Amino acid sequence: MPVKEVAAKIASMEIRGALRIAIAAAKAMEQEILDGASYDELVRAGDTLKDARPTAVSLPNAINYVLHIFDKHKSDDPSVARSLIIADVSDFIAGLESSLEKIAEIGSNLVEEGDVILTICNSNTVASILKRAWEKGKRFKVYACETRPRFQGHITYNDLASAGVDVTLIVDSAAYYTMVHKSVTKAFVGADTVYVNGDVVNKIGTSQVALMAKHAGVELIVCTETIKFSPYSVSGELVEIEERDQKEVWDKEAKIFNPAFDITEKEHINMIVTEVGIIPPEAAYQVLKEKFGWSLE
Ligand code: RI2
Repeated sequence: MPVKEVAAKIASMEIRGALRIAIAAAKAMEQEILDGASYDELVRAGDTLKDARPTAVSLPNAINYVLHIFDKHKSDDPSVARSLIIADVSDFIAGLESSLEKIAEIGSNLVEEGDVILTICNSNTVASILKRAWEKGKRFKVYACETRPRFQGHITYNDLASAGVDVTLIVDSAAYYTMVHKSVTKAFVGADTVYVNGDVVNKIGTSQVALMAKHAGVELIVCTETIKFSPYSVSGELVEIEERDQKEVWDKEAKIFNPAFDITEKEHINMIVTEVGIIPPEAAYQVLKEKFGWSLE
């Protein structure tokens, strides 16, 4: 798919979810390379993709890594450089895809028989973990917040229900009541960006869920591939919190504030599940050093 089309689909949220966005962008960059793009053309393609949505750091991370691969091979013999680049980019994309599989396996070990789990929005990572736990024969209940204004909770509901998982949809404002009255044991949430200090940016409403979870004694588990860790936060650069069209909230002339994400402080996070293992939020810097050392030097 051409870069402009992928960027438009990311902006309209036809392609959404932080990992899917990263994979789609990396594939669009790969196609540019296959079509013979120069480094400068690739930078421009990357900029178009990065401009599509501002908050999930997985998007610039994926693009910058493809550019890094291209740059790394610039001193190679030109007759082989392009095929080496293509091989490395395709390995990178395969790595992104397999990180979901690894995290599903690791995260599923955290689900216990009889758990009552609350989730928000649609995180493919969270859904993969829950489906894997169910496949392993664990039996538990899930409450999915509908997640206004875009109702990604419906996607979660359909995905889990079609895998046979015992899932119930709730309105967002029922989250605390559900935690208390349905004896929720764990909250599993995704991530769009993880900062070096362990704070997590995720769908609007996540920080409310985290505060309620803390109050109700419910564990908050963030599920995220390491591509969503922000190397830019090491030098203090934070992501822009996307504000989307007010028509998503109410199709009427009115004063409306529609932020799409919020920030959950590390103090409210019990653990972060990644494809390289389960870490406390305080270990985010270690992950960043190992994964993004090339960009931190
Ligand atoms: P996965 C989504 O954002 C949600 O905030 C979700 O938790 C996060 O991306 C991670 O998604 P949006 O694209 O990578 O719905 O786990 O705005 O699928």
